Amino acid sequence: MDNKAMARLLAETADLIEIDGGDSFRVRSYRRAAEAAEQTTVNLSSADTEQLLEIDGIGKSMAAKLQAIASTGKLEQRDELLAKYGVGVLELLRLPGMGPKTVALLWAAAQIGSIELLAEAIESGRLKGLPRMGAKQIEKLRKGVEDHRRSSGRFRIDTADEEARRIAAYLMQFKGIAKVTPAGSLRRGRETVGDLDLLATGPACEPERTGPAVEHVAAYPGIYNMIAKGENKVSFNLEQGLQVDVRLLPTASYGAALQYFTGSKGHNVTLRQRALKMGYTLNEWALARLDNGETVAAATEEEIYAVLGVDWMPPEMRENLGEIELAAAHKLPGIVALEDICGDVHMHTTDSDGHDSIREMADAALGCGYKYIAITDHSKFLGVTNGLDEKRALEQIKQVQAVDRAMEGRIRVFTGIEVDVLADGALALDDEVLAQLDVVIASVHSRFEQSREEMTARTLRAIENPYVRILGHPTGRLLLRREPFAIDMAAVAKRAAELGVAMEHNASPERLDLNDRDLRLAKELGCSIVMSSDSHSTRSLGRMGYGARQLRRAWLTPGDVLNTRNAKDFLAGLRPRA
Ligand code: DGT
Ligand code: CA
Ligand code: CA
Ligand code: ZN
Repeated sequence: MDNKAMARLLAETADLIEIDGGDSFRVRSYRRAAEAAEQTTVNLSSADTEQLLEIDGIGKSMAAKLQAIASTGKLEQRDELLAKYGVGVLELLRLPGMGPKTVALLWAAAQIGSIELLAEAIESGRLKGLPRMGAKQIEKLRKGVEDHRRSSGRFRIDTADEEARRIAAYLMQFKGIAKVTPAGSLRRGRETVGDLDLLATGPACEPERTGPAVEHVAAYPGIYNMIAKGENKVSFNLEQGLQVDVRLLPTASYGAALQYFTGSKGHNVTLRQRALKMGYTLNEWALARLDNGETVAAATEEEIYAVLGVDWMPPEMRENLGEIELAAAHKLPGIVALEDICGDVHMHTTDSDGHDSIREMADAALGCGYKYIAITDHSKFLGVTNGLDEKRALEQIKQVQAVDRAMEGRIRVFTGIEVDVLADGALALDDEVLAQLDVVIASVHSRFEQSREEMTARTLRAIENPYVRILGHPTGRLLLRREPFAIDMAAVAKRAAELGVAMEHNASPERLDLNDRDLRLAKELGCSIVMSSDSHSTRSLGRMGYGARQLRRAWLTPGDVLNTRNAKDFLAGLRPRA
């Protein structure tokens, strides 16, 4: 067991003792030990008593407990309390705003010891009238349960993608595995994934001889717990809870499996209906004739789609939104690709909350192959540390221009700002300053709780400002952490289109804002889209690929996205400078 897992056991025990009404001194000593375990560089599972006692925050009794955990993987005190309250209390503790005190209260008042039971109690009205359960508190709990249900069990695309790469690299070390491809929602580029589907093929994946390959998969060092180990499928959980299904498939039916496990389910259902009408059956092994069972296509996706009379389509389009009909009519749009993107026009530097300088960002962007960037640091604002005021914004213009000159045309560096939209829709910087910048992005970073009417009016007022050229991360969401704020997106997109204000697709994998559906809506209403990385360091410039997947899911073409153009045409495509 690693230090982090040991720290978690200690922290959970502290919470459980507190729920149990235990001695606060004991609670504190577990908490302190948990923090120490989290922070120490000593390997706790192999350390001896002396080494453990040298760690700040670990005394004799905690050292003994750590050794017990190291040898048994368990902690007696924790197991006893879990037997009393049920494992559901641990889950309950993870709800936002929920601490041991509230859990103790819920338990004492109505034996509520899990999210399930809490949801039930809220719905049935049973919580009302319990001590300290006012309408406000109940509403807070209801929202916590809802948020949890929406996000529980899903993971961000970047997490899934990084894990998939790591596992694929490991699988490829095995001699008989020749190819590993992610399928499922990750291959379709969804912003979050429920579980990870990986398909492997090669000589070691042929039927009857998958044994050694299965053992290799099962020995993956990142496995937290094994769910199932079969003849051609291994399922397990990673430490953070993400489930992974690895399937070993014969080369001859790899295409059929890839098609099937890529989905989506809806796409597969429509495609299978089409196959049936044409006299075929389609499953994860093959496309075969209905009358005599003879396989007609199985090795590649392309063959399967071709026999069914439809053009092959990118996985991002396979959501059963009419793509099969379009492909059958040979009318699929040529959707945008990451390689089409020529510039990145939303990034921060050390002048506000970024980690690298203007020059460092420019050099790194050049390395990404971009033709231009814009430096768009935060404006001054209550909540933002180190945002630029008018004076510093004007000074930065000179610095950006100096870097632009120093790059000698290898890459253009535009001036810009990410100016805050105040609660009433006014902007945080004077017009005279905004007028001097190339790329003015207006973004909402506060008062997310405003009503739909207020937020819509606020955003509309912001884009009426003649210097605003891009509306930044238009819904303010943080994936799996903060819901989008309420806003009439159609009204905003319609007005933005009239004014020539572009809508941002913020490609940071924690935002991906606008999402695929809103991107489609914005396009329909005539808006231009600009995709940007919103980088706060040179390292995150490379994350634009996650955003490109969302543009593709919205079926956007290069013509819909302004920064597929060269520098001059990009600027010309923005709202004219007033
Ligand atoms: P997720 O994991 O919730 O992010 O979404 P997916 O799309 O990865 O779903 P998953 O992992 O349950 O299944 C992977 C693919 O397998 C899915 O996209 C389509 C295919 N599949 C799964 N179940 C069915 C089914 O009942 N019928 C059909 N036609 N295909 C299925
Ligand atoms: Ca999946
Ligand atoms: Ca799956
Ligand atoms: Zn922002």
